Amino acid sequence: MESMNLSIDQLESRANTIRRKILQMVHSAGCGHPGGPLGLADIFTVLFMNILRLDPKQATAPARDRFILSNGHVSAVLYAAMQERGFWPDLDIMSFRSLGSPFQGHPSTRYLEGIENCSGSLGQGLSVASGLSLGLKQQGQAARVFCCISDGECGEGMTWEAATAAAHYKAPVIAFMDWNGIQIDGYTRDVCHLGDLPARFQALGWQCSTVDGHDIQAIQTSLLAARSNTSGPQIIFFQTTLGKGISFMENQPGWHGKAPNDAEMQSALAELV
Ligand SMILES: Cc1ncc(C[n+]2csc(CCOP(=O)(O)OP(=O)(O)O)c2C)c(N)n1
Repeated sequence: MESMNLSIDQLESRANTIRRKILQMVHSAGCGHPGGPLGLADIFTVLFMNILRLDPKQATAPARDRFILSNGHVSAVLYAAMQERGFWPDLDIMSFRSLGSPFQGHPSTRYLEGIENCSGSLGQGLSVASGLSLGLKQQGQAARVFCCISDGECGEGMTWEAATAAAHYKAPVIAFMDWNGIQIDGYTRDVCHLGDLPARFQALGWQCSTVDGHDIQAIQTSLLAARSNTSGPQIIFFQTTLGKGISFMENQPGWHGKAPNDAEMQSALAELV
């Protein structure tokens, strides 16, 4: 099981390709979530190309690293990054969100090999990932479990049940947060203030770090460091900008969940040269 080991330049170019695909998927569906996926594109590029040790041709091999997506509405970045890594070469991700497509708005294990969990109902992923990491540890497996959660999900009680138990049992899970300060109805500070999130995780016993979620080199360094640490639960707070790369979408809660119209699509793609 290997990763792709791309250079920083190659990763930057892949992230750009992934952003284009995200926009095209949401635009052709006429609905969906562009903001979160664009904000996560740099992280998912590094994670899927250079960190996760897996083989798309043996998607269920026991030795593979696992990736659990908790905030399932950002599915467009998951599908685009996984296809860039080599999953589903014969499937058309532009069928995104259409009836009968395997690329549903919220990912399901029923339709696509390589998807590790169903998501869409927020707050569940950290429990899945923490339990999975403990199970693999118990079996003596070297595979690692990564989990993406969002700040909006910290309004869900289940996130904190998972965080408490993972620390208590020293689950070797590697979580990271899409820390963009935005959720469905606005800025998190206005909708439901979450307090000092790193301090809250740290108080439970998690190892926390804060990293620029758009600095490809820094993302890679932080994920590699986390990968080599098995002592207990870790969380990287990636500071991200919702809609990153498209000036009129950046940090605008309105782009959490709506498709660009034709004119917006044209000017968005023009920004991703
Ligand atoms: C259990 C549950 N409650 C509510 C929702 C509706 N919902 C969908 S996305 C969202 C906001 C999530 O916040 P975040 O992931 O931080 O948003 P983003 O940064 O992607 O804009 C909510 C409340 C849901 N999917 N699941």
